[in-house]
Amino acid sequence: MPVNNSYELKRFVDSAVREVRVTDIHTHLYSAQFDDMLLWGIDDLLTYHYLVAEFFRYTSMPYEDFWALAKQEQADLIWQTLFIQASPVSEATRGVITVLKGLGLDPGARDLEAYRTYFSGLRTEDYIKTVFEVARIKDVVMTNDPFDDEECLKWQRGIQADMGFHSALRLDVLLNDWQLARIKLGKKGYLTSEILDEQTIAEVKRFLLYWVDKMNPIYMAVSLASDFAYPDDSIRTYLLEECILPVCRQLNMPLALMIGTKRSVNPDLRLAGDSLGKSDISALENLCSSYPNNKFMVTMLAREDQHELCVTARKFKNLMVFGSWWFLNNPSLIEEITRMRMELLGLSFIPQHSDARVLDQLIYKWGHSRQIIASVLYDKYKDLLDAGWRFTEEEIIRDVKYLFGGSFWEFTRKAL
Ligand code: FIX
Ligand code: ZN
Repeated sequence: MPVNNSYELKRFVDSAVREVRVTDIHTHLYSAQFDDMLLWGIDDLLTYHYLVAEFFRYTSMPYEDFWALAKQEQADLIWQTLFIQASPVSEATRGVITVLKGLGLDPGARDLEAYRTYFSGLRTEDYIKTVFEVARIKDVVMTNDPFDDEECLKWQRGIQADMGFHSALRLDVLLNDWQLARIKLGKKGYLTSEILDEQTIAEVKRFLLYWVDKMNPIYMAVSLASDFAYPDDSIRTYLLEECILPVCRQLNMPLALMIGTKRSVNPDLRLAGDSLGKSDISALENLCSSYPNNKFMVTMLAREDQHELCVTARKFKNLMVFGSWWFLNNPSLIEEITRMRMELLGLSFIPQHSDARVLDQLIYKWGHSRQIIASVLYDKYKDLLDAGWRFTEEEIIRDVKYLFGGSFWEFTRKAL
């Protein structure tokens, strides 16, 4: 159907973006087989680390007193502080309201006990289906850590492939804490030395291939501090060059780099204590140009790095930009970043991932992002319409499908 005017355009774009089934390329969710590793429900929503950080801005409660409380008591305090004693205008608090509304609960009632009652009657498998339906999710990619003992145990016992949940092999310990990685590798029977000699290279590769076989990941991933440099004289550079990049090439598997963290600037906040810093894009340029046959999926945490990242993606077809990560996952910044990416990269990027840690968050993270991406898309099509370009509703649907999953799957499968 041809798009004749801006009213039709708005209707077509809104409906295509509202209806499209999303592939969420980076989450911290797990399928039901991982039991209580999958978080869901009102108490997990309220104790999300984004909200914990906000809670401590209002309270004088000592950190250790808060951490000594049971989860439900922490949730009570956060609810009282961030929702009742002040209005929940931050993106993370607003998210909880959007979730309640999406589930058909009444946020206006402010009835925490009623919300708890609703969740207490649910079965995990059914609730996953409900959330995927409400948030219109096709599938999600988990974060799977082969250095996490609890998680490894689950994989060893056997995890069945689940169409809705894909895995990603997370390599933070290996690349960011070689001492710890060596201890853990040793316990699993892999023989390594301090330096990357022949045997250590072979053993690390054996370890990677073992977990690739077990998890069947779509990509490997690592988060990197804002001072990430490549190449340098660190063990990380050698691990990348000798182990990870060769294995990724062999498997035609992307490596996701999440660059710009400053971990634990306030350890008292635990998971909420991480921050961010500006990074040097030349590390990424060096990787992309030195390894044209490796595929890199990259997100950067500092707002200041977004423009350089976009320009770098114009230079290297083996670089796929993704998501408005973590502190960037706020409407004003998603809007700015999506607009800039579209202007510089057309549709050849992955506009968003949810980073959901709690299943229910898919509802708000995707709900909010869809609205923004739709409004940016509308503006871009409107400019085309005004300039005399003619296009159809089917073409809009094609583009939207590409943005919400197509570009990701195409990149993971393409051979360079
Ligand atoms: O490293 C990561 O994957 C980050 O997304 C998380 O560690 C972070 O805590 C988070 O939840 C951000 O949204
Ligand atoms: Zn994450």
